[in-house]
Amino acid sequence: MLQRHGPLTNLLKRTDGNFGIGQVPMDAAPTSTTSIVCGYCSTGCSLETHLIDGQAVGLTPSVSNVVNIGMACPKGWEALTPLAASDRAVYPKLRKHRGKTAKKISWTEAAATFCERFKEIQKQHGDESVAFLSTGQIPSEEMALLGSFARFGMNIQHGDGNTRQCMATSVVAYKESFGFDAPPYTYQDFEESDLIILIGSNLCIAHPVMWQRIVNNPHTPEIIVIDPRNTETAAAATQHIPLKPKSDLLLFYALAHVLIRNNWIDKEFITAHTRGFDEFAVHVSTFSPDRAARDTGIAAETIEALAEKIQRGMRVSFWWTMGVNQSYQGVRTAQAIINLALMTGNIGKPGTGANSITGQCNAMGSRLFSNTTNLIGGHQFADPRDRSKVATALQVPADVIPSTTSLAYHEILDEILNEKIKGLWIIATNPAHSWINQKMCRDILSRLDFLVVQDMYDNTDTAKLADLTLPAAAWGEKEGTFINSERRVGLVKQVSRAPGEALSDFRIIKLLAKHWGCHELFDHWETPQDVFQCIKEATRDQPCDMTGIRDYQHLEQAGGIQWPFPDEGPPLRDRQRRLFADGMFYHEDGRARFIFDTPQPLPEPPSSKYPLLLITGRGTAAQWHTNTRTSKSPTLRQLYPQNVYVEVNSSDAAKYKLQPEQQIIVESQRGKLLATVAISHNIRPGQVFIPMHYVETNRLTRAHFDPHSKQPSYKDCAVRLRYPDYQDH
Ligand SMILES: Nc1nc2c(c(=O)[nH]1)N[C@H]1C(S)=C(S)[C@@H](COP(=O)(O)OP(=O)(O)OC[C@H]3O[C@@H](n4cnc5c(=O)[nH]c(N)nc54)[C@H](O)[C@@H]3O)O[C@H]1N2
Ligand SMILES: Nc1nc2c(c(=O)[nH]1)N[C@H]1C(S)=C(S)[C@@H](COP(=O)(O)OP(=O)(O)OC[C@H]3O[C@@H](n4cnc5c(=O)[nH]c(N)nc54)[C@H](O)[C@@H]3O)O[C@H]1N2
Ligand code: SF4
Ligand SMILES: [Mo]
Repeated sequence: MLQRHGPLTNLLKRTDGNFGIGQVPMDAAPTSTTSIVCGYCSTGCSLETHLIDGQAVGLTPSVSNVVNIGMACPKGWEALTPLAASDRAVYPKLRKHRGKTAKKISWTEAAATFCERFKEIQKQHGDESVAFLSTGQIPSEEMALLGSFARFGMNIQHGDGNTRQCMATSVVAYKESFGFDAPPYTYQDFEESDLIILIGSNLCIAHPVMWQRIVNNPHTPEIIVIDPRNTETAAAATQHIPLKPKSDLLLFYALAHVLIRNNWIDKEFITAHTRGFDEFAVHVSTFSPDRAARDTGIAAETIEALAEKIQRGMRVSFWWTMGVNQSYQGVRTAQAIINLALMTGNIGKPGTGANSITGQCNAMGSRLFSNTTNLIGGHQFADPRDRSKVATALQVPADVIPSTTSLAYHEILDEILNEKIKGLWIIATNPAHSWINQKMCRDILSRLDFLVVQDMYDNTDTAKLADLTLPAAAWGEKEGTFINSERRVGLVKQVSRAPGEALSDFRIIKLLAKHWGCHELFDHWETPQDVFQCIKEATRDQPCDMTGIRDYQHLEQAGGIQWPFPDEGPPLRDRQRRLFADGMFYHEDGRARFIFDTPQPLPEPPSSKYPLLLITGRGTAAQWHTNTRTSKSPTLRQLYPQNVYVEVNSSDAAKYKLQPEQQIIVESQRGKLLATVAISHNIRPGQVFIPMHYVETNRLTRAHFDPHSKQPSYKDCAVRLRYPDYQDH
């Protein structure tokens, strides 16, 4: 049986005199302390790093910070360890031929090779034949410099990032419903709600400190978890609703049906602040609880009772994460959640909201500043006024800003397949592990004429495929800002020296721009703070206006500042601010929209050949994504199983005659893996679960996407189990 570590509550709390898990030498006392925002998840915990001669030797969660109030999860406590790993990338390397060993080269050679090869490709096949894939895990300043160099300097047409795998659905849902991509909440809402509904969100392990904020709620809230699996969070909740995978849309339409039928809606709010309710009411009139019961597996009485709880709740908050976003109908599902909040007036007030929980430490920053789908500051490439405004703010000529937006991630990969894109630059993401349908992804990457990977390690699964690797300084080795899930801009600082010749992504991009011959565009961006001043100016008069943040010192003193914070607004009084208190949304008419659609069946339902449905997701609080960082900590390694495992329900185990710990092949139409069987009551019969942290997992997943957000649907494909045979060895 697998050991569950649960919410890990006892590991979270700081105890006095504890300087982190084994990081402070006993005979040395830190000479100074400085706080920085954690570089893993979007919670944005503040960590006090303790330094000797400018070098961090240990850390403790900040007690006074409003975000984490003295808590950190195991990754946070262990955040310094991956920096000191012996396999850090320490100099640039070039591979002359695929499959051959990469050789050390100088930075000058690396920058020259980067420019020569990409320019050559662009000369032969057009500017659009080179693309880039970036990340939600570097500071906003580095993202903005990267996006500006790529799109304004290199004339690259297409760039996207791992935020597509993660947040694209929320972005589109909010834009369409509210008029801007704006998660409305503040973490205090976790503490003020009396009914908390978590949808496709395993908070206890994915955002453990947010879960602790729920634990701090003094109103003994009802906590309802809507998830096919009985997760750590579901087990800790007051009610678990184990719906069939991808049937959320039906469940939410049925809830809306009951709320309308019983007149449990906030008519005043609907009339004053929304549009499209009548059409929505007609749409949901056919979604009776009886009809939904068939397709969701949730009894009609349970649906009626849930609607009644929403009606009774004084402060109801809805929270969702990847169980919603990573779906072929994710956008409409997210909007169905937004509709429930709007129709019951649960928005803009303490303890309420339709709240998307973000993934990576700076996914929110990438949504505003990556310069890929949106022009910097949440603007449109196509709008000439936006282009001229952003050009002025960034102090670059307006004519360098293109008028077209980029292709999405999977479309970029398709263009490689179509031989239109021949050069790719990958920064701080590891698609050879994390992208959906891995065999296809790796095949596509192998077809490139030139692949550059910029990472803090040069042995990642993607770096192994690269022609050129550029060694990057990591979180803690450079400065800049992150934006957390509640829109809080926070500071990261250099508290540790980068190893060998590794440079910050900022310095790498500056160097590349110099060799490219376009450095004069960015000469005024000498430091990350220079970029901050410009991108902040680009947010002026946008919903995300942050022009009131003077400088890094201001952020430091305030312990992070949430947007909006315009420079002509009132001084910062409230450290916990939510949006829409006045019921005004960002569409021109100030009204939020009810948006809905017809629910779609599973594209690849279990069949007689592949009878089980595979769900993937986070495995433990100690594993981060493709495990390049978390695997470097011996402490964290003790908190998760080292090899890939598959959770199987006991009835399926009996059916397939499986024993615990047995090795079994899990196979889909696209690939197979050998996993250890973990028999569990936490997964329903007919479903299996495999965490995403193991490199094998995405061999199985099926590349299908939400049509609006183009986010991969990672949590629904058909698989089968079989005993290994000679062909598997
Ligand atoms: N420890 C750790 N923490 C992390 C990360 C990490 O790698 N490790 N990654 C960070 C990032 S980038 C992200 S995006 C977040 C992700 O955070 P979460 O979204 O909370 O994590 P997941 O496990 O991917 O998915 C959540 C749940 O969705 C459920 N689910 C699957 N299908 C459905 C469905 O059809 N409907 C519903 N309602 N639920 C469904 C799954 O069973 C799973 O329990 O975590 C962040 N935090
Ligand atoms: N099957 C399945 N697959 C999934 C998911 C799922 O639920 N199921 N979830 C998806 C989600 S939500 C996400 S967000 C993605 C994440 O997928 P990835 O982005 O591919 O995962 P990471 O391991 O976070 O990759 C980050 C890379 O950046 C490097 N790095 C870290 N810091 C720095 C830095 O400062 N500079 C540079 N240059 N490099 C750095 C790390 O070493 C690592 O190689 O995975 C997705 N894949
Ligand atoms: S909860 Fe997230 S931000 Fe906080 S310490 Fe853990 S990984 Fe870092
Ligand atoms: Mo994510």
